[in-house]
Amino acid sequence: MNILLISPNTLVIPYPVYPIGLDYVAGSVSPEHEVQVADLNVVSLEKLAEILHDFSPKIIGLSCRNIDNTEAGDSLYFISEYKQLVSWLRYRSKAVIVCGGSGFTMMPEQILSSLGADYGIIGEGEKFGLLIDAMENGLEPAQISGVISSASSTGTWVPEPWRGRSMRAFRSSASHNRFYLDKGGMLNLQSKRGCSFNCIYCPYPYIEGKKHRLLEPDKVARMALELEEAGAKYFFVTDSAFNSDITHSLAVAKAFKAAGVSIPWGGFFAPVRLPLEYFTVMADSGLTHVEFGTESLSESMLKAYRKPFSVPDVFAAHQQALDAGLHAAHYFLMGGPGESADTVTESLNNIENFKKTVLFFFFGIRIYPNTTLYTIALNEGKITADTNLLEPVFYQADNIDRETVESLVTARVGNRINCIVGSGGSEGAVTVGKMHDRGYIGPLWEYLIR
Ligand code: B12
Ligand code: SF4
Repeated sequence: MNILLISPNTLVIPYPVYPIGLDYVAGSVSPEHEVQVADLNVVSLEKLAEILHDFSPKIIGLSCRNIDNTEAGDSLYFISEYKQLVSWLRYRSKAVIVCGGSGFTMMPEQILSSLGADYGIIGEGEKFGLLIDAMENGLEPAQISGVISSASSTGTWVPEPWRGRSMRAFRSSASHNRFYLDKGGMLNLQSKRGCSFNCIYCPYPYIEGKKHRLLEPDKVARMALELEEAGAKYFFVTDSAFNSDITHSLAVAKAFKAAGVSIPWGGFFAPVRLPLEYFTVMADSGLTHVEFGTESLSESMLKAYRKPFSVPDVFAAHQQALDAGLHAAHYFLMGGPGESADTVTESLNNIENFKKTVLFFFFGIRIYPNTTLYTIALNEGKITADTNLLEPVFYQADNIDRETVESLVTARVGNRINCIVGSGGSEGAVTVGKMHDRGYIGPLWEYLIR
């Protein structure tokens, strides 16, 4: 059977992101089938029409990674584009259309019906192989747990962690690799799935599971080497929080070194209390960029968000990263339950104590189903069970509105080169794009460090 996997994600803010999810979906398909990947960052619609004609796929898998850009002040919404793409595909192909991805998993029924696709896989894409087998054997795929169809309705659904075989089908010869290698040299890598923390607004534990499922450090390192051999100059570890299992993350870093991985890398980290040598080991294995999910420097807001650290922990982790010679950035998420002019000012006062960093500010927290923030917003009457959350809805704090949070922050730090609203917007992406074209590698926010 011919299977076409499409990545429709052409967003270049903050930079283009290699469609790693499709490598796992492709890896779930047994070898008797032929799989082609069309990444719309490199494949034009004209070319896609040719592929549909010549390859004539029986099944098309569509990756829905992003629903929107989660930036309240500069919102981009992608579902309408995916819907147009599905209609376009329907006009040219009789293939069964299956969607999946992290965005899809958060609101599967709404996305399936908005797009007009045939099936959707909630959670991990490894079930795609089972769906193909079912179709080959004339069985109804929607009978597989986690698979929904336009005809079936699931009600509340928690994705079950995939316990079967998982294989990343990374092909160094894939035609779309060149695009990412030319635009910053970045490929990506996963070392585990799941996050065991409980931050109130965060859908990651729902998407990937609350319990960690760890990949063997040696295998992760072998994949890192494969990426390097394929020409990567940098890799990003896509784990929700790389250090949420400290022991495993240290073992992975040591495995990178032992395997001879020699390119720099980055990832998301929680600024929790860490062993003293933690970032030295990381730096020794090639880590260069630490992206801390700090979110606030107000003690009461950290508690309200149920972050697993306090303000002093943030500064301690930051200093440890600097001492190890690393670049450290902090993300802020402002406007959650309990935010007020006082808590914003407390965060801003504490920010003055940072040395050598870049700060990314997100104003307004998007409400996702299956999070504590959803329940809070529901109980506070800010949303109802019928509120459509697919088009982004942001939490509104009682004591301060989003615009006031933003104006307090911009009045204080808006003219600082190291304070960015959102992920930098299209202007930032143009600058990053130009630098990538000149051969600079990685996420490049280190040039803004002050
Ligand atoms: C790492 C990450 C980043 C990194 C990526 C770095 C890199 N070089 O790869 C950075 C920081 C750059 C980033 C940026 C953004 N991100 Co981001 N990111 C993530 C994160 C943590 C992991 C994504 C990942 O790669 N996972 C690993 C792979 C293996 O998993 P996967 O892609 O989900 O694929 C699996 C399944 O989903 C499924 N699957 C995938 N495709 C398909 C297709 C089919 C047919 C099927 C059946 C299944 C399937 O199978 C795969 C294997 O199980 C997720 C949150 C999360 N935990 O999922 C957010 C997430 C994807 N990001 C999100 C967003 C919004 C963004 C930004 C728009 C934010 C911004 N304003 O800058 C940008 C967009 C960038 C872009 N160009 O697309 C949202 C998307 C949801 C939404 N509201 O739209 C998420 C879910 C976080 C959130 N807010 O909830 N991101
Ligand atoms: S540590 Fe990060 S990934 Fe984990 S629940 Fe909190 S915000 Fe989400």
